Amino acid sequence: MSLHSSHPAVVRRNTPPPLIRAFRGERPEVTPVWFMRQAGRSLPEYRELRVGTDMLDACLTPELASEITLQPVRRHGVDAGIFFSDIVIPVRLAGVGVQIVPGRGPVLEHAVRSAADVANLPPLDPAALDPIREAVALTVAQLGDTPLIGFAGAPYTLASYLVEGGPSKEQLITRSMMHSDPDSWAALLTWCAEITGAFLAAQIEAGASAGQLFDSWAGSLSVADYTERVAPYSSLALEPVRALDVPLVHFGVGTGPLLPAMHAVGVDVMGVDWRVPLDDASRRLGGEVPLQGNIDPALLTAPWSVLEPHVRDVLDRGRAAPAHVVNLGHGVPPDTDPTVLTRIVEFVHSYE
Ligand code: 1CP
Repeated sequence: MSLHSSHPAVVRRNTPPPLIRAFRGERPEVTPVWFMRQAGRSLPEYRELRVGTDMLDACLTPELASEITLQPVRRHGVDAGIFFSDIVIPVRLAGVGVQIVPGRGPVLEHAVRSAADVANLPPLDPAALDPIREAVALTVAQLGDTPLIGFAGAPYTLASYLVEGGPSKEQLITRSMMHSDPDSWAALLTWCAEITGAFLAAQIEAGASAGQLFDSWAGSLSVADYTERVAPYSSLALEPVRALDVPLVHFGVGTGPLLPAMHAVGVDVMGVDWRVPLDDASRRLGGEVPLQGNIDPALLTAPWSVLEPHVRDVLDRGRAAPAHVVNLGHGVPPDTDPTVLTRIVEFVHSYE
């Protein structure tokens, strides 16, 4: 029996929590809300806890990762926790040299660009995921009825860090490799799909109630490249979690033209960035897909008199979809005043 089915909160409830109901296409009495990157640098309690601990080490210390996951749930009263980790954790756990450089993001010891580089990528030992399983189990035990969302990076976004060697604006070297060396591309994306799928499955098996696949940088791709050279590997990454029967969300930035293709990899919910209004996004998806989004993160620093009508507009347009979970159109910017996030949660929960 999996830890999931033995989790007391799951066994006790008759109806699933509002987030899960919305992910399944229902409209609970109150619209659920959480924020991508809700854990992390916008919270003073996070900055305090992280002093002296490297980012990836924090992710791999179960008590710390669990506490950081719980901080925004306690503070904001959001409808879900998102597991505190990073998309490059499975890369590190496979034994590939990667660090999070403060203010920059994931940086690889060696960029992966040739057939030999790809052939040298080590397999991920399932036992290496134990700290992840332990952190999730600890977190779920403390969350009670609030669901935990597990996540992983999609193979393309993950591969972009490996090939570029770090963050990049338009993933030029990555997209060049996709066309110039299709065999290495296929091998690299297969490796990424296997490690990231195992990372996501470990979180769900340990008790996470939903999963989100982040293909953050897929917006740099044409629809043809996405469909032919990326989507099959995103499907492959989701293979180990399909049997686990939890709702799956797919999200990327600047992915308006890709929404139907990203839905077609086999997910239940589409995350939408701030560029596409939710009623438009719903039309593009045939009016049948629950949506998550899409408050513009730029407006978090605007006066409430500007932000409030925007949140209202997001909620109203979200009614075009069968179900709606409020979120931002991308992550919480680090300089966000956290009291603004709490105010949004209160507003969304009281909106009729
Ligand atoms: O020192 C710090 O605080 C480092 C900042 C940081 C944090 C808080 C990084 C480095 N990662 C994280 C945690 C994280 N990463 C979470 C959990 C927190 C939460 O959501 O509450 C999640 C879901 C991620 C996922 C992630 N990492 C994505 C996909 C989501 C997205 O925002 O698009 C991506 C692209 C990454 C790579 C990454 N890791 C860190 C940074 C700064 C970046 C982006 C770098 C870039 O712009 O390319």
